[in-house]
Amino acid sequence: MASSSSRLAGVAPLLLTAVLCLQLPTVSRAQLQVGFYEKTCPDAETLVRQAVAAAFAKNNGIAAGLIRLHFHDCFVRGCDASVLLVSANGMAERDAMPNKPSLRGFEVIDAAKAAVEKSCPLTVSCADIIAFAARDSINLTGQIVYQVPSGRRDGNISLMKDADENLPLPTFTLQQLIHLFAKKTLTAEEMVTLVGAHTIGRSFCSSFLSRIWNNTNPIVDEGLSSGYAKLLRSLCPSTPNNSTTTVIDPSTPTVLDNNYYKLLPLNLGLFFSDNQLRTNAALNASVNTFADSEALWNEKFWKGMIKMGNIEVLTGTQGEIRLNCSVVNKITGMEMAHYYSGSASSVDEIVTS
Ligand code: HEM
Ligand SMILES: *[C@@H]1O[C@H](CO)[C@@H](O)[C@H](O)[C@H]1NC(C)=O
Ligand SMILES: *[C@@H]1O[C@H](CO)[C@@H](O)[C@H](O)[C@H]1NC(C)=O
Ligand SMILES: *[C@@H]1O[C@H](CO)[C@@H](O)[C@H](O)[C@H]1NC(C)=O
Ligand SMILES: *[C@@H]1O[C@H](CO)[C@@H](O)[C@H](O)[C@H]1NC(C)=O
Ligand SMILES: *[C@@H]1O[C@H](CO)[C@@H](O)[C@H](O)[C@H]1NC(C)=O
Ligand SMILES: *[C@@H]1O[C@H](CO)[C@@H](O)[C@H](O)[C@H]1NC(C)=O
Ligand SMILES: CC(=O)N[C@H]1CO[C@H](CO)[C@@H](O)[C@@H]1O
Repeated sequence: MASSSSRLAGVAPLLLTAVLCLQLPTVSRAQLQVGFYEKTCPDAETLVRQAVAAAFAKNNGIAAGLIRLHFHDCFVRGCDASVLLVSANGMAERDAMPNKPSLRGFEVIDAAKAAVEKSCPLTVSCADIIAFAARDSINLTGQIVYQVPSGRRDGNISLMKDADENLPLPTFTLQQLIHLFAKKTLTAEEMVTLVGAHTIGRSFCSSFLSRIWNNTNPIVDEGLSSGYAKLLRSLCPSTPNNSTTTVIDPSTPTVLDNNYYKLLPLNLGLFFSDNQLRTNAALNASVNTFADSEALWNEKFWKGMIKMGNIEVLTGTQGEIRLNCSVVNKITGMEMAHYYSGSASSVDEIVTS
């Protein structure tokens, strides 16, 4: 009796350890956290903010670009900076039609990454830099200040077809839009909140061309004022100059305010998809509520951005910290040591492909 119980006493901790180990994969799934780099790279967020502010001073449109970059990153394989990867054959996410040529801000991320690498090598992910840059862009164009949970890791796969399958098109119906956001855990109301980002930025003619010339959308589109349509047709002939763009919110194109929601009921939403939000009574009510209260929209918007920033993230030991945001790491342990010792003068010197 005594011997068997003492044997058990010795086995129990082992069993406990084994059980705990079995549970580890679920228990230890890391969460993003505010101030993730506080100890490992205390200046990370400041350095990113400086890079964004410098780019913004030269071209304030870059803020809209960076917010959209985060959105397009998160919706395709999660917020893992896959949108930044380049491929030799031009078949990466950034080459997909919703991204090319309209997506912008890549060079701002590269500048921020260069500054951060100088300060703390191989510590801060490209995915987090995008999230910080989007937050800073929101701060630069609006009245919103919020803290971004971080600790994302970078992915190593970027496929054009994933972008085509997961990014919304301006010709989508409400049902298509709701379905796409739901796949990313976002509710229809959160979608209405987030699309308010269309209060800043620009669009190429191609994104609303069929709307102004053909009106061939699956649902009869009554949401475009005839005056605005006429103006857009003069800007964008049916065979437009591919480099022509127009602002999305003509009232305050560079200010992150709630004017987007005021324009929709006036039939001044630029995209067919924007006007679709009004075709459902509950969502239409949200549009009207946001038009009435900027403070309410502000709060829901930053909370929505944080939720979007959590989509399918890689954390802990998943993925990697990319050295160059445009390419996956191809470096060995020896080369890594070389990098840390400071004897490699550039990233190119050690990243071989
Ligand atoms: C509801 C689904 C959405 C659709 C169909 C959509 C579609 C578009 C399109 C077609 C453009 C213009 C692209 C071009 O230049 O041709 C655009 C621009 C933009 N979108 Fe969206 N979008 C959606 C949701 C969002 C969300 C959720 C955000 C951010 C949280 C966002 C932020 C932006 C910004 C900031 C721009 C301006 C980009 C710039 O100036 O570079 N959009 N969107
Ligand atoms: C208008 O619709 C027709 C038929 O669907 C299409 O062939 C044409 O390219 C469209 N034109 C524009 C400017 O979208
Ligand atoms: C298209 O627009 C750009 C910039 O507005 C201009 O430089 C270019 O000459 C135009 N091209 C044509 C074919 O009109
Ligand atoms: C615009 O782009 C399309 C497709 O890439 C091309 O066929 C067309 O010639 C371009 N138009 C102009 C005016 O550059
Ligand atoms: C949407 O709201 C507007 C008020 O801005 C109202 O006139 C319209 O009837 C509403 N549409 C729907 C579908 O609820
Ligand atoms: C991509 O990442 C996964 C997991 O992080 C890893 O197992 C795989 O080897 C990587 N593939 C490439 C091509 O780097
Ligand atoms: C990062 O990779 C891209 C694509 O290979 C290259 O053009 C760029 O020069 C690299 N950047 C750095 C800082 O090495
Ligand atoms: C975190 C951050 O960038 N906060 C800034 C946002 O913008 C205001 C001014 O509008 C600054 O005071 C904050 O420091």
